[in-house]
Amino acid sequence: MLTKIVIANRGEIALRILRACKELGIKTVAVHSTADRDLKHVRLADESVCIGGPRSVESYLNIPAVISAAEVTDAVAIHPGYGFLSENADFAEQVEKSGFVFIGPRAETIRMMGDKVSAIAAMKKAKVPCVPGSDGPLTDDLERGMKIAREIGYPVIIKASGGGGGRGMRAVHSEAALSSAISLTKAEAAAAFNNDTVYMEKYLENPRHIEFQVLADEHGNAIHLAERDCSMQRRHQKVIEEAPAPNLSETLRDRIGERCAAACREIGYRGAGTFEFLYENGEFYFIEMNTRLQVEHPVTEFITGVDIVKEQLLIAAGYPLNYTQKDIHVQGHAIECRLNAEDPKTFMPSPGEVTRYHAPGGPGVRVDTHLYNGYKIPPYYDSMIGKLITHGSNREAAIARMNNALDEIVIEGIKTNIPLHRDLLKDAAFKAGGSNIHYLEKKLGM
Ligand code: MV4
Repeated sequence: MLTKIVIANRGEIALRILRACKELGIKTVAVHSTADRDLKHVRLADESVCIGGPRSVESYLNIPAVISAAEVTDAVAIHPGYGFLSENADFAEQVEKSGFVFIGPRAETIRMMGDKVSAIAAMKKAKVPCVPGSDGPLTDDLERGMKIAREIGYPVIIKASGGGGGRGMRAVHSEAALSSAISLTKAEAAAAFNNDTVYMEKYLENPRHIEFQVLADEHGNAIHLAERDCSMQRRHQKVIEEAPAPNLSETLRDRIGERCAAACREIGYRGAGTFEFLYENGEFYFIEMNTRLQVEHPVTEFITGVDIVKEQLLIAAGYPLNYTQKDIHVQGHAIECRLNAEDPKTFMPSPGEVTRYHAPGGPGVRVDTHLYNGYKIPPYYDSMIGKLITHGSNREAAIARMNNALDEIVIEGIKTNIPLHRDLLKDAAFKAGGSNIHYLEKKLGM
């Protein structure tokens, strides 16, 4: 087993990783910025190292500082969590070249998935259903681009190969608008990602966002842990996630999930991963793969009983998966509300001291947060301060438990989006389930 690891992250996910390490008898090193000395996991870790100033570039994104912390503490591996360096292929490469285990996929896999054109090519080859599109970069030949768009049919979307997560894309509704859309997206991509490669897809107008969780070990085993519906989002920030996706047949889940697991075997994937799909009119279309642990992993843990973070650690230590596909059964339904320190109406961040915190509880209630009474939320990082996750024997039961949890929870001293969640949980369309990616922004009048 791994003897000691560096947790290269902060907040709730650093605490989540620390808990998994303690269960497995792995010693922990918390690395933190000068603004994060009072984080809960820093207190609970076996050791801690201050790696730099408050701004992320000075600390959590500072590759030499993170690797040095592993060196001075005699750690053997680094868990990147989500965000920060988690999908940075150069970081993964430097971690391994320095003699440490990167708890995640191989650097080449991260690099391939970070380049959306190569990710889609790999998935198409592995028979994962993709969006009809250019099947490669758009060239300088505008006539060729126009021909592809005509074949696909308008509307189309131009996406930056180096983008993802909503950055660097532009929908095009007519041939007249195509040329300038390509030029603009290319120019933006060159500036934002230092890579002006763009590609084209059919633009799906009202899809749901459904993603499949996978786990793969170094011995050629790969399984899927069913799907999550993440359609309830605002400006590419997920607000509520749930598993399984409402009204998705078990047959279709098994078919797409098995394609994802088979693709992992084909490309030699290692660790936890997520296949992102758009789902429209009963069809799945792969768009991107995330090579990290995701914020919303707890809903999958609730419905499958698999501890995804423990599996990541075991895979990194070289163990085979503890499960085969036959062991995985979807049990009930789980919902996650992301808790943000922000104004529930304007969405402006609201850092500051949490003067009072009370956790909700009861059967099927999980709270993943680093909050405690008196904790001061620094202004330098993401506004997410935790997650409320509930599980029940069906969707209605999970919603009932979430309503209770939202009634019980107390967070004072800062503004939070809890009022938004209380409102959303009572929304008729949410209660019905299966809303598309535009629903929340329309409801909020954006
Ligand atoms: C799309 C799309 C429609 N058609 N691709 C946005 C984030 C990035 N991961 C991919 N995105 C989209 N790609 C095609 N061919 C619509 C979106 C999209 C979206 C996707 C998932 C979740 C929220 C979204 C919000 C706006 C647009």
